Amino acid sequence: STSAFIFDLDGVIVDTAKYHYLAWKKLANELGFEFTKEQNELFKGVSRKRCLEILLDIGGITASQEDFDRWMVEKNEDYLEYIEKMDASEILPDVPKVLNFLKQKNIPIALGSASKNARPILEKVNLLSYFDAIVDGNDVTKAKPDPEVFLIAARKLNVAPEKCLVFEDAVAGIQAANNANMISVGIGDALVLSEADHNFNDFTEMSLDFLEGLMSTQA
Ligand code: G16
Ligand code: MG
Repeated sequence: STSAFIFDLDGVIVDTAKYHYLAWKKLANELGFEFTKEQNELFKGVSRKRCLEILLDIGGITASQEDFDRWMVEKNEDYLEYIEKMDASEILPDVPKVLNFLKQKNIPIALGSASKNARPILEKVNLLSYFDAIVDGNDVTKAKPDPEVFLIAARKLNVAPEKCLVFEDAVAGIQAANNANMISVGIGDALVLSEADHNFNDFTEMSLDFLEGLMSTQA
């Protein structure tokens, strides 16, 4: 049975993808090319460094190491300006309902995110206190679909991977959860996240009975 829950951040708890998009778009425009919302889909769950590599590929730009490092900093500074203005109103629907339910049952909760800005974001939206462990882009060496981020989270919670469940909105994230031998729950388009064990468009469609069921099944 499931005894711990791991949440991805962007796309599951908050929609920071729109701020990542605006910051990447600004950089692309400065470098003289367009960056579309559709292209931004490729950036979900992907590390900042890998995103810049893809962006420069789209623009057909070869960068020196110096340029690359400067653009990484520039993008993040722009992104942080948006984060600065975030508050609890940006928490995605019914996320607090699920977190409160798990808390009240004393179930360990972890964050498993590719972002290096995960802590300040959780602080901004006032959810930091719900998490017993936070594993983010500062803690991992291998990006999703590698299971590292979720395995570290399980270890920090002291729960076996098979007893962990992961909420993810990115294909690479679902694959990472599956690679970690965890139960994967896709939040978003079920056609895109078809590799997940369970699918929901968002948390409003997931009943607390569903969670209760997972926690009480024999396995
Ligand atoms: C998030 C986003 C990605 C972003 C990555 C790194 O991952 O989905 O688009 O590139 O974090 O973010 P940062 O530049 O803040 O380190 P996740 O895993 O929370 O969905
Ligand atoms: Mg995500």
